[in-house]
Amino acid sequence: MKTQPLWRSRLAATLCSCASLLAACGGGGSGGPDTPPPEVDVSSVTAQPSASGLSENWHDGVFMEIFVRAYQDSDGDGIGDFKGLTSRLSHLKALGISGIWLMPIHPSQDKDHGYAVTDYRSVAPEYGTLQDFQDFLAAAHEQGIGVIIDYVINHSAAEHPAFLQSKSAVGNGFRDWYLWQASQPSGWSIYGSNPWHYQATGYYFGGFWSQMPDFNLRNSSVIDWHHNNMRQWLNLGVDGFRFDAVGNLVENGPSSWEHQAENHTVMQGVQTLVHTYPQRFMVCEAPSLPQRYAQSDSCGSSFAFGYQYALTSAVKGNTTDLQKIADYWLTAPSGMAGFASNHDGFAGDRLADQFNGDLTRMKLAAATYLLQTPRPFIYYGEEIGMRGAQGLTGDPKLRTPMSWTSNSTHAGFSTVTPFRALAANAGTFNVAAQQDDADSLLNFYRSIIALRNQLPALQNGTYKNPTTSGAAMAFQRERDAQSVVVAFNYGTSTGHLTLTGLPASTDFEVLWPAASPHQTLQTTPDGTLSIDLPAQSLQLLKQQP
Ligand SMILES: [Ca+2]
Ligand SMILES: [Ca+2]
Repeated sequence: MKTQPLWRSRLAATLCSCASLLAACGGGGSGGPDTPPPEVDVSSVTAQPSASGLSENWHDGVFMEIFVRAYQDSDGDGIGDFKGLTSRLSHLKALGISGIWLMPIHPSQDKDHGYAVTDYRSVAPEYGTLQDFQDFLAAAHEQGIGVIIDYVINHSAAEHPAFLQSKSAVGNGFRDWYLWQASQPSGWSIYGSNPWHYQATGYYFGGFWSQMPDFNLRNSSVIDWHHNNMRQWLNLGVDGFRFDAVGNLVENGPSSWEHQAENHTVMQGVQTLVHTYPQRFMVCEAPSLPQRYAQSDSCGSSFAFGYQYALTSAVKGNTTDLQKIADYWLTAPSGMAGFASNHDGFAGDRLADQFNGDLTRMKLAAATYLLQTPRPFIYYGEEIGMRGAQGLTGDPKLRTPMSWTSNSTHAGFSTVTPFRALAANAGTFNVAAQQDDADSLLNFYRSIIALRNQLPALQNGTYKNPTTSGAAMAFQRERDAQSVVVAFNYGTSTGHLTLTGLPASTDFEVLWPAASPHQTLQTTPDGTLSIDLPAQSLQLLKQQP
């Protein structure tokens, strides 16, 4: 597993290598010395909880992580937008998606990924209007799909009005919204850099980047303001949030800047707020200590960082990592969320690059995370086997326009040259090319998600009895009277598994691979089931009543 310092330094390096950010990397503008800093909207927002119309357990389904900028351009400026996103809901519905996570939709200083937020209460103008966003939200809800949005609680952009106020004078009313020292504190190193940055009125703390100053989250005014911002989005009908970098919220010193107890207090407060609204869901990013943040006294839900490295390694045949993924879900808190890749390079390349285009392994990896993990998040384009962008490296490589058509005109993403290079395999691996091909990766994702959606045991059932043998693994998922067995063989020769602890002399119907008539296997009188698996294959069985 990669270490945290490596991934964070890569993140910072990538941020400052973006052409669009070069000016900002130098310092960030705020007008001349005589220009008064802009006002900060600190108005309070009253909670107006209302039901969403979604099913109670919508967030036990499959999510899609979407970078709006890269999904679909509707107005010919080369940048994805809300109207484009709305026009592609039919693709997500056909795939069987229950929830969408949108990467930051707010105006940003970076004007790319969006994690340097300049206004928490409005939407990026290049994505459309607030009405366009609300139209998208309503259209998603009509399809039974929930929408959570990224919320960056740890830091703002250096160009955010609150920071412009804060840095303007030592006595400014927003001074204590951020972390200031008169002289540069010594002994600090975060991800290989000194997090204290010089500015004319003092040194401020920015753990990730000089242009992302950390909020002072010990200041109750800052917490109240974040809560008001969140209420605004929840009042609009947003179904919850994905919280960025929650391991970095509160610092206690040069060797106590990560995973401090105060982080959980902050997130428990947020969780209480979110759950005053019915059916809402939130999930946190804490890559180096994910399970702690899934506890109920913290975020309640957290991405299973670490699982995804072992997953791809296991699919390639590593038996040590196979044992890791078999055991992971025995002890992981129920709030964990599975995934195989995301928008950050430290989490791994796109799967098509990790498996060098090996379609069989891509299918095995997909079925594993979709059938083994709670609320799996697919990173957009994984369902069609998108590779990273041609000629790019780092995070931008992973954040390319979606490949919709074989059409040579920008893969159907836009009518003009997109903001970023297309995926290296856009010409052959796209939605149109796979739509009607029964053996395509896209139709495999659709079939596996449909199975998952049909079987409550696979959505939120107990994870039981993992068994491994060589490069093969099986596990049981159980809910109420429904028991499902899922078995994989990642090896290139025939595999065999003997499962114990099942109901005695009971029929299990083979649901995958589908066969007509259905094949049935029976357990022995002592509850043992023998499964033979062809090389690189999957079998899914359901207990018969
Ligand atoms: Ca556009
Ligand atoms: Ca912080």
